[in-house]
Amino acid sequence: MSMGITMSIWWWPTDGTGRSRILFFLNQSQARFNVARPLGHDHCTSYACELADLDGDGDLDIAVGNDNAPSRVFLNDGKAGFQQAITFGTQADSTIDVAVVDLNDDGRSDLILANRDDQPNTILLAEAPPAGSDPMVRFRPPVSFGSAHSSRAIATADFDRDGHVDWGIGNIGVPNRVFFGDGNGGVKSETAFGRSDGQTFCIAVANTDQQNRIFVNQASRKANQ
Ligand SMILES: [Ca+2]
Ligand SMILES: [Ca+2]
Ligand SMILES: [Ca+2]
Ligand SMILES: [Ca+2]
Repeated sequence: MSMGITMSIWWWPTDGTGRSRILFFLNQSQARFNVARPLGHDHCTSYACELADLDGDGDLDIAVGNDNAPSRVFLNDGKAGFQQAITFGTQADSTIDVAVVDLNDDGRSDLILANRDDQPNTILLAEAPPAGSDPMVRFRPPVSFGSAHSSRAIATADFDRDGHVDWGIGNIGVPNRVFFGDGNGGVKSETAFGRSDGQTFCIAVANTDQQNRIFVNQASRKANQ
């Protein structure tokens, strides 16, 4: 029986402290997800994961955003094995969401991190590792963008149709913002949207009428930031 590569991700509490391990479930055909494997050896609070081919070898890798722990990229060995990982960020980072997208049009997937606890959000641009390196992916040091607020969510699209990726950020206690990318990994301009006291926990983008529309899940009550 062939094993599919479709995966789902589950955060499984293990030690009663609220920390957890990430399990992923392999689709063994006919949508039966009855084989679980742990992803890495971390026991930490993971809030986000994104699947993309980060090292350009044709299989899906996984970027995981962690709170109060370094975040990681797990590289697929082509058989849904993720033993090799690279670390980005620091132990003090409060990363809540991760977007994987090519911000500087060089064909390498870059990372956008939404951080809470009034930490600035950051961009990590991928760069070419030295010839023969293993793994074949690495990132430049993080660069902050926007103001330091508690952020919760990221959604990407080319909102102004200039051919470069833009991204929306959902914030807690301040308006949300859209950042328009300059195609070089930086910000060309930005604009605010939503309530000044909003509590946005989720953002999605959909092309509903030939326009990329932003949908937000914006709570009105005070919430844990
Ligand atoms: Ca890959
Ligand atoms: Ca691989
Ligand atoms: Ca790139
Ligand atoms: Ca754009």
